Amino acid sequence: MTDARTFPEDFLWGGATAANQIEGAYDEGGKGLSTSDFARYKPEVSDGADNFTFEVTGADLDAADAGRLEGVFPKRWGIDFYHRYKEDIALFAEMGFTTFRMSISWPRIYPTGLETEPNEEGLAFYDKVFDELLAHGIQPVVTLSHYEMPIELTRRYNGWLSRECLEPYVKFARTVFERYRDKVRYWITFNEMNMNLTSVYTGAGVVMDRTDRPEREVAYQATHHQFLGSALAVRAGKEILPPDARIGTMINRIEVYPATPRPEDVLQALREDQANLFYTDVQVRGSYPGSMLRYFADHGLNVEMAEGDDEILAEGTVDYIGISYYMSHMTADRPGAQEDVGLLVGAMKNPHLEQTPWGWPVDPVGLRISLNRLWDRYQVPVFIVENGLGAIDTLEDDDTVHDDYRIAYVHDHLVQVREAIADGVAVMGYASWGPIDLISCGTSQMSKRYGYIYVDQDNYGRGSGRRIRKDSFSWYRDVIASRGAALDGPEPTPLGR
Ligand code: BGP
Repeated sequence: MTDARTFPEDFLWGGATAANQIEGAYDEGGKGLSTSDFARYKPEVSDGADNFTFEVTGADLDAADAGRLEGVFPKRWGIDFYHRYKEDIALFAEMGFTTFRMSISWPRIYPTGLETEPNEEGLAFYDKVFDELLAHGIQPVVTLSHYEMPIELTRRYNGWLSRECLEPYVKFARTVFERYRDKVRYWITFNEMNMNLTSVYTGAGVVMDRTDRPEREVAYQATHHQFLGSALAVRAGKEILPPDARIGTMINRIEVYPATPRPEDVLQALREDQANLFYTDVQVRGSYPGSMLRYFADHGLNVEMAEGDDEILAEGTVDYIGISYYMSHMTADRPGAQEDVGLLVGAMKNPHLEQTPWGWPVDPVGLRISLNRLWDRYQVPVFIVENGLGAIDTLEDDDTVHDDYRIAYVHDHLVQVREAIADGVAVMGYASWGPIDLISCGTSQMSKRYGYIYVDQDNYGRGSGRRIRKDSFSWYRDVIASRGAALDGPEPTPLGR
């Protein structure tokens, strides 16, 4: 039984990561090079800036071939989860996690994507990780492709811009479904396809200096191919996985507000919202919404689709919606607003919201609105598979980290999740982003920390790698142990920086 203060008994509690941001060991265990292994850390733009430093060019790949590629590549070392996974999982268990979202590194299984047989050493690594999780009563949630793919598929086909990626992706999906069918119940086909609009290299392995097509068209073309890949993987999963397995989509959900009640502004907000919901429309309902087809036509975007694609999409719909939620966005009918559909941080500042040091508006109520909106529109369960606060933490001399601001952030969002459940939304669980400090996706830095667990490591990979419990560690443990009742304890300090 639940009362108003507690979450449902089967609510999944935990944290979320991605292979390329934690594993390291980029050239061990037979792993091939990944698109993420080329992501640079650029100190001059990272700290406090919302800058995607992840764009890689074909020229970079040529330089790498010639042994001339220079830079700092933190995703190659991650936080060494590859070697320290037991210790990390034990800490997750200590917090009471019942779920852990992670991804499988595609090039660990198929080093170039093109092999006919998988790399057994890679498969064996994930067996060990899943066994360790399950031994602690933690259900893995596994993303097939979280911002990485074998670099060979970029070199050869320019990533998802080509349909040629479909066959290697579906082969990869089939391999891991077959191997882990008895260990993994929850799957996600792709991480945040909608971020292709922000970084088409990160999301889809496309280098822009090897195509003449406009960037926006490239992003939607790659997305179309990923939709097909996702639908074909769902179809394979239905054939291979046990009936209680669940395969979901995952989008970066950004709630959009009109700046004023002027109908034109409201219409603009609606359009941007439709652009964000486009991904779930296709993957939950199984077809393209008219609003996007009109958007393509109005903007002269020629997204090529083949005969039979409609059927593939219609047959490969997902069981649940995973969302990352970090912020809302404010907009108005103004020049350039039509282009904002892919922005991570809105061009207009909402005066009612504070921002993180990276300029991300903090909006817990927006999460409740989003959960309601997704449920009202689709009536399929929603899983919050990312949410959290990236901040600069200070490790004190006595090995403590006082991260009240993080406690406040997660507290306020969880309160709104609880409200959404009371509103009638089917929320499967909450996996906060980066329960242990990890390499930032957008900026490849270590100093943008999300964790309840501090990792003693700097932006250049220097440090002992020691794991240290922050103040938020015991706070989150108490929230989980009380199924949310501890949220009503003493009010935490509001976001202080
Ligand atoms: C999401 C990604 C994650 C992640 C998170 C935080 O979009 O799915 O991989 O890292 O954002 O972003 P960042 O690391 O840039 O702070």
